[in-house]
Formats: sequence, C-alpha cells, structure tokens
Amino acid sequence: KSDNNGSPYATLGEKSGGKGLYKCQKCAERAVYIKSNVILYICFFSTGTWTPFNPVTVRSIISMFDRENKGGVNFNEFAGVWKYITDWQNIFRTYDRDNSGFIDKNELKQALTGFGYRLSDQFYMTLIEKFDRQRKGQVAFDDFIQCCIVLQRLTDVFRRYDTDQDGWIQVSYEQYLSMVFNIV
Ligand SMILES: [Ca+2]
Ligand SMILES: [Ca+2]
Repeated sequence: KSDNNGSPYATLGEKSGGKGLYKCQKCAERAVYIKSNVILYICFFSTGTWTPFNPVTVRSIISMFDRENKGGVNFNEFAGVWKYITDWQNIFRTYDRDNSGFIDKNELKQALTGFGYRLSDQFYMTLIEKFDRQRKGQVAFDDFIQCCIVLQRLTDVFRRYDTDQDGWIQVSYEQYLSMVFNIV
C-alpha cells in the first residue's frame, strides 16, 4: 500500500506539493523555540556556582540573537547564544588569574585593558560597585559579561558623538536624551 519506502517526510512533501513538508519544518522550528527562562536555566548550570544567573545578562544576550524580537531564540539562534556564553567563559577563565571564580579589581583592569579600554583606577572601583551583584567586592561570571556589554554599548553611543575621538563630547539636552534612548 505504502509507496514511501519508509520515509514519511518525502511522501508528505510530494503529496502536498511540498507545502506539507514546509509546514512540518515550521512546526519543528516552533517546537525547538527556546524561551528566555529556559536560557536562564541553562546559563545557571553553565556556571556551576549554584547561584542564580543574572536575568538582566540573559536578556541582554537574547536581544543580540533574537532576530524576530520574540523574547527567546530559535534553535539556530541558540547555537549563537551558546557559543557566545562559551566564548565569555574562556575569557573569564583567562582573566580570573587566581581561579577564584570571581574577577577582582586588578583582574577586571587587565581584562578591560586587554579589550582596549583606558580607564582610571577610580573608575574600576565604580565598575565593581555597579556590577558586584553578590556584594563580594568582585564580579561573578554573569555580572562580568553584563559589565562588558553595558560598557560596550555606552562606549559605542558616546563614540558616535565624539567625532574627533578625543574622549570629550558636547551635547544638547535632546542629543543627550537620544543617546540614552539608544541604551535603555
Ligand atoms: Ca579572581
Ligand atoms: Ca570630541
């Protein structure tokens, strides 16, 4: 009776002029859609520290890969998310010189200097205070990613206005609002 040689997919595609197969693919894509709370969970296990992963960091990461703006990622996009987190893990391990599982002020300075930032010691204190979510005087993995993402975003916006790249800008009130709207 059956003429599909054991392959349901080929028959489905042929019988419905390819549309059925297309529908199946769409269903499959939807089935593997990964929501932000699942990624939060995956990130939690990726650290191995048994502390909840910063949900703000997860939101930041998803927004980079979520092309359709659905608050989650499809399977292909998730591959990008996974690689992104793994890359950050390698960076984190490289700069966590004493293997403490945290980035202290000097380690943060070495990391950010390595990325090309030129910041004062005073400002590294500010960064630690801002991103030290666990109140340990140093920065955990998820907060380190968040710190780098935020710094990058703020810097990108600033640099657009700093046309001569001297580290100084003069902006009007509305330009300032536009700058902030690019970030918030
Ligand atoms: Ca450390
Ligand atoms: Ca300037």
